[in-house]
Amino acid sequence: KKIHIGVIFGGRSGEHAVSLMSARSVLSVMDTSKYDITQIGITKNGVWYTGEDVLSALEKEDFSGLQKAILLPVPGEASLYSIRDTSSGSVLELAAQLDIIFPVLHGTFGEDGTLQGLLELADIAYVGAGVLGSSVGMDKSLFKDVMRTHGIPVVESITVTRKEIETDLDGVITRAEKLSPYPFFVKPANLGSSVGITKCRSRGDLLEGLMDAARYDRRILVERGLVNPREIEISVLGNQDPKASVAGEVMPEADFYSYAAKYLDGSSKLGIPADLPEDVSLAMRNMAVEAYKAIDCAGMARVDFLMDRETGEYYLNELNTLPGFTKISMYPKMWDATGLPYPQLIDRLIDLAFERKADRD
Ligand code: ADP
Ligand code: MG
Ligand code: MG
Ligand code: K
Repeated sequence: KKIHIGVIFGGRSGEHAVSLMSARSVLSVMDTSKYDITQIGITKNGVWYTGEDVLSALEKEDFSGLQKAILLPVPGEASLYSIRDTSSGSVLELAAQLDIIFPVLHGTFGEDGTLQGLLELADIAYVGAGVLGSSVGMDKSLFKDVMRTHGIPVVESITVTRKEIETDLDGVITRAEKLSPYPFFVKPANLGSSVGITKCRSRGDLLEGLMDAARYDRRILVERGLVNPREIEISVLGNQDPKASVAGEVMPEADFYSYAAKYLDGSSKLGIPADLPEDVSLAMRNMAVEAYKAIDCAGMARVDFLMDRETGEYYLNELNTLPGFTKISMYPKMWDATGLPYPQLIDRLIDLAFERKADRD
């Protein structure tokens, strides 16, 4: 019997477009002799659709002819209903009983534990981390606190609120300037793809950066900025006994690894495996697994480090529970270089999702 998998993509986050690219790749390699695939697309406004080729519809932003969908969290029999006639408000047609969900979503309402909570209620297997791992991985402030507790090096940072920025900007700046000399990095606590992040070289930059980040989130981090750091990434895969891939390196042409450098310029060079002494890369791989376990991650994560070029000191920067997943994305490329090709990686993630559900039951 084939496994019926619902692939969810799009979503209400700043990373909607990135999700569509990831979903395009995932759908193109999933083995249809093993899987029955139902596409579930979420628009930027949060409307769920299902149908034959929802992905193309979302790419074109043309939703005519699609059926609205709802996922009903009925324990033991998660069902995807498509709503044919929304005007009468009553006609529901059963579309599918799903065995498993693959959330190919990045950022808020997809990667942050909210969708995972819905799927827990539905009692359905799903790819990736659970509620806790997802939410701690998403929140840069909480995440750093957990790392500090585990003795994992992270850069010095403070977390301030939007309210403090609005009412006591001078106080916030004074607190930040006690951390370290400039530059600082200002970041919304819960975002990805570098959206809302500013590198601040002066008090004026910091002021602007804080105001900008406050547009995206209620909580904002100010971090000591490393000057022109190396960016080393490691893919982790597994549940109880997670394994780390070889280390990879991203070499952005831009001033830092901004949204444009990630998705628009195509200018960043990749080095897989990263040019590192054996003992250093081994220590980083172990640290990546330790961080993964510390936040109760499952399925997969890409763990990213920043390394001081001069001293060789490195810091764990962040952990992404649903990393970019196109064929040219770092997460699958690093597994490929470790001996696990992209199609098998997807099979493995699906196995891990069932395994995790069985462990919980
Ligand atoms: P996101 O989740 O949006 O990717 P990151 O914390 O990874 O957020 O920051 C995005 C990029 O900003 C990093 O890849 C790096 O280029 C740069 N950056 C972030 N924090 C620092 C820092 N403390 N020092 C130097 N560069 C940083
Ligand atoms: Mg991130
Ligand atoms: Mg990042
Ligand atoms: K993250």
